[in-house]
Amino acid sequence: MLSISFLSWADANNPVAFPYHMPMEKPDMPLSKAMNRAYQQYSTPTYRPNQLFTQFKYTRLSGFDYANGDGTITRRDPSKVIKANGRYYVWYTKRQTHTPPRGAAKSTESIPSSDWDLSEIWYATSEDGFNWQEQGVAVKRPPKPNVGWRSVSTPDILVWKGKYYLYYQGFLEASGKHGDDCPVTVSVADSPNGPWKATNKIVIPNGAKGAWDQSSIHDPYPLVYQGKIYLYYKSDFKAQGQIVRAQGLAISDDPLGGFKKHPLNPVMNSGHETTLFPWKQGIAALVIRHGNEHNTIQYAPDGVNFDVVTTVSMMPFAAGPYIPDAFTDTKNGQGITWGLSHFTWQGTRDTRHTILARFDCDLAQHIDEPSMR
Ligand code: AAL
Repeated sequence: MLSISFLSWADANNPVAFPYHMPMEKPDMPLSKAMNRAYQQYSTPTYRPNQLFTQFKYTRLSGFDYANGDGTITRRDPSKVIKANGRYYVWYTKRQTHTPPRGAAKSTESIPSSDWDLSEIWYATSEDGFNWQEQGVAVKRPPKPNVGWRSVSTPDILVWKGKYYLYYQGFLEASGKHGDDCPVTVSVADSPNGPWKATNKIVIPNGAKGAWDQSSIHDPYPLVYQGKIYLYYKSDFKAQGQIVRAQGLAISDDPLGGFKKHPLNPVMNSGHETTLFPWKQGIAALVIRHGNEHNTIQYAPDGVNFDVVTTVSMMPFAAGPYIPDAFTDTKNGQGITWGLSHFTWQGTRDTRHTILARFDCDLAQHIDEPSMR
């Protein structure tokens, strides 16, 4: 905790100067709109650094092989990191193909259209979050015509009543043929080491024709909140010819079905890959990459109605944080300090691939003065 200092600018010539000290009660004087907001929106009634502000640091991971970056191996879209059996686990999209992606028109049964086409879901474990051991495949592509026969990608993990559930995108055609269209399916296991049993069922279907999420359900992201599974996801629609990415919510108390899309969907008007975590009584979200409210951290005290809380930079793409209370149904979410994210190497057509990296941040309640780093 910082000691309270009284560095006031007030003096005889300027008796009503803004009193600069911290933490600080709202002064009884006219305030600019910005300073009113500083109290009302971020820190009523005492001005203090916003706990949902952070910078992000990145570290290269050891333990993954990239075929010298020739574009034939990709690892991307990591799940949340969980701790089980005394070590950390992460699941991710892995593509290992004999050529890099060539676009939808040139794709074949063995040539990928996109970086996440013809992929499987793999997993890795770590003692310290920096050095990882790739353990192998968790979910393979099922035989045609099952959901995901063309590609399974972009997984996320749920631990619910002692079982493990992997939610992921199940492509029924090469990504890029008609956009990036796919629904979400789920596999279940008794242990994070598997074996994973595919349900081969669509668990979050695309929306009805004309709905905002009619084409795709991407980046499924389950948390346990208010005794239920709150699964956030990304979709997109076109407005005036522009793609608008937004995020929706589907709620269930059965991990294998019965997800009801929230009537207020979409619940966020921006963002790309979904990254959220329990925060105090509600849910906080990293709003990454796209939209009017990109590069913000948002908070919804009810998990549904989000407000922008801070603006940040260099956000982790496709972040999968380590969230100790992701599934505990906490009423006082503690926040996050690290996780995995990805960096896409655009390179040339023949070297396009993506790598996993670690990010560190201080979006945790136990870090007292987060903006003073
Ligand atoms: C990602 C995610 C989804 C998309 C593609 C692969 O970052 O948003 O997974 O389908 O890009």
